[in-house]
Amino acid sequence: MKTAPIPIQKPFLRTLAGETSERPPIWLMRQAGRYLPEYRATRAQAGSFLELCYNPELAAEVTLQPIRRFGFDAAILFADILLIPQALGQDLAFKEGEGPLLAAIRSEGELAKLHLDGLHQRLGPVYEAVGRISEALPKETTLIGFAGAPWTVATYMLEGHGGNDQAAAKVWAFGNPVGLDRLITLLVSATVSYLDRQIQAGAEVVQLFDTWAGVLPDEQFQRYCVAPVKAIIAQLKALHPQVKVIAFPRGAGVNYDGYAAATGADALGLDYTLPLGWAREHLWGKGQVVQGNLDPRLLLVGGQALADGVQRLLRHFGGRNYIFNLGHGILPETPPAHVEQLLRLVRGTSVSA
Ligand code: 1CP
Repeated sequence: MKTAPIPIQKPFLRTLAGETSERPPIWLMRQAGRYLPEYRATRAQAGSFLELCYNPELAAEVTLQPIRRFGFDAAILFADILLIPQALGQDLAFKEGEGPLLAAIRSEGELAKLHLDGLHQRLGPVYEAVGRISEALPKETTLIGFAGAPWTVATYMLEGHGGNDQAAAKVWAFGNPVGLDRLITLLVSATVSYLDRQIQAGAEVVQLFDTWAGVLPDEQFQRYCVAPVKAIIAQLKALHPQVKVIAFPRGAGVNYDGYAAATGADALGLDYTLPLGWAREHLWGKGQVVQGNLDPRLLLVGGQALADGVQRLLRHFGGRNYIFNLGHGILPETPPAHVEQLLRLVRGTSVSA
């Protein structure tokens, strides 16, 4: 006798599976963070940003804070994309108010010192946090695990910090492509292992953040963004066929077209520069699940401008295959009241195609 498939209860997973819904599920990139007073308090209790990342109890607490306050449809693990370089042996620090600082890799000799051996020992607390979050979440809320895409993580490893076009990594891409391939290959292995463990611990969906996908010319975009993400997704799906993968190739522009087919991603995070008409025609209109792309500064401004921005999105992507989100992370100065306004706007409006 055939058993009927178990119906999916979680709205976020239902949308990823292509089901229609009255309203899109919603979560926000960086929904745990400095705009929330309770986050600032827990961070102070932990001592520093990195101590917070490696404290399973407190990392779980800050992941859950925006769920308790706003009831988002998905929680995203609290961690950082730069924990992988640190677990591979690279020195990492977060200076107050300045963002990350890594001991930049300047030569192939330095590259050769990185190794996978201590990965799980170092990242164990992250997997423990995933387990705790998974147990504590409301039954209708989905847990998203994540990692940086190899190209983006490599840009920080080679540059040492954030910037405008991650010049050092581009110099490797043009001047020593084989050396960069070596680093990317190491990052693919580390990322598959890391996400495999997150999934084993309870992550139901994973997102790959390729924040710096938009700085590469086409040939290098294919080699350093598309190919490694494809390799990661293929390996993860071999281990966990049920897990959905969201890819966020920020700034990819027209290269969003064909990206999901080329990489195997189930859904695409759209950055806020991508024109909605274009995205509707080339992506959503062809059955692609998309996520995004409200400008975080619109959320900061709030009021009528925010209401208009939300309506535009709901008009373009109605009824199915759409996850409401920002087009990049929430800004620390954002008033929490504007997030409440956003939730009323998204949830109070029924959408149809
Ligand atoms: O408390 C603080 O002051 C630190 C601010 C902060 C936070 C809250 C950083 C430093 N990282 C995080 C958490 C974080 N980072 C999450 C947690 C989950 C959530 O979204 O709520 C996630 C998914 C990330 C991912 C991340 N870290 C990315 C990819 C997404 C993006 O924003 O483009 C990147 C590029 C980083 C590196 C990083 N970590 C922190 C900062 C300020 C940066 C950006 C550095 C730069 O380029 O200038």
